[in-house]
Amino acid sequence: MEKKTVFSGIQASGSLHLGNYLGAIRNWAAMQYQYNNYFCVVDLHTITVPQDPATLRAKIKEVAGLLFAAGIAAENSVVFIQSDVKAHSELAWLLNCITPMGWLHRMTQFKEKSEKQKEEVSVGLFDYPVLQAADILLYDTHMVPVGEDQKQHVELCRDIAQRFNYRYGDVFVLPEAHIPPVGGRVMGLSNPEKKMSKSEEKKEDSIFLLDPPDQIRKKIKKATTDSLRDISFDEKRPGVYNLLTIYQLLTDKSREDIENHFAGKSYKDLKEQVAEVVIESLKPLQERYHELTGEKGYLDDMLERGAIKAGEQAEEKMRQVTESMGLK
Ligand code: ATP
Ligand code: LTN
Repeated sequence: MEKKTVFSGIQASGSLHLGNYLGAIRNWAAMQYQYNNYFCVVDLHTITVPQDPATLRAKIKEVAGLLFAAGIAAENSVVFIQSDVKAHSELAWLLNCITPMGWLHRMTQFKEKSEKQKEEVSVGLFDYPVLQAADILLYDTHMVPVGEDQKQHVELCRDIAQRFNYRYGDVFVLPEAHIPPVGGRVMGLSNPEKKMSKSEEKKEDSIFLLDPPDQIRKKIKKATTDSLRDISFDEKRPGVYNLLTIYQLLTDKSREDIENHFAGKSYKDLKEQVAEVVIESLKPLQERYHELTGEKGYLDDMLERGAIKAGEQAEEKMRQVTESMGLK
């Protein structure tokens, strides 16, 4: 049987954090053997809000390096940078011309992100989900593994693909979002009512994948909890619930075992143990990252190979798209 195709993207808008790892990257690495995979550093999405050029350049490389460090392997997966494959911008334009504005007005992420920027908000930020649809549709993607926040964007992509197919014939595969049952929304440490996010200004809110052990201990020690005592999976107590969920995801223990383990213990114990589990889980990834970024030219070579492979598939799809629309 032919393997199905997986596509997912990640922004270079800051340092990767535990939410990106547990909600996305770790699952990409685990499922890569069953599928054909494309993983893309979406730098064109990143510039929909202002970025400093030198920082952006460095972050693009860092994100790509962390994907490989997390175990995504070139034998199974094509890893590349979005702006290296021009077809992404080109298809986004063509899809713009069939996407109703009303569909984009409904996107909750745009509403949230644009609130911060008020009248400075760019056309690109509004159009962001159409570029995302282009990313996905270029590769005949069946599955899009993402965190919960991206569900609406993948559904929009499906609607755009359906509309296109209805007008121009069966060109696009209809993709589906794949969201992990636990870990799809890791919350911030200081504000557990909001998801952990790269672009969050308060840096102690997130555990970054390259944080040294002491920093991880410090951040978790300061995490918001509550004034109660018992340690149980109670969604109404988001701080403790979030710490327990992180512990669950990294130890693979059942909720019942975890509650028994922490029975009679204090929040201090909980925080110390969560910190140690996080430190141990990130250790191999950090070591691998330093190893591969220490090897001169390694990352650039991998990304160049990725761009060539992705580009071939994308060009073939663009031929079908432009022909079906009457542009060729
Ligand atoms: P930004 O803050 O710039 O929007 P981000 O941290 O939300 O960035 P993205 O690059 O947008 O990160 O997301 C990469 C992947 O990580 C996506 O699949 C997204 O759904 C997932 N993800 C992001 N934040 C979390 C989180 N807190 N919990 C689980 N998954 C997450
Ligand atoms: N919008 C996504 C990043 C992203 C993406 C994609 C995810 C861009 N293109 C294609 C899946 C498929 C985000 O902010 N996490």
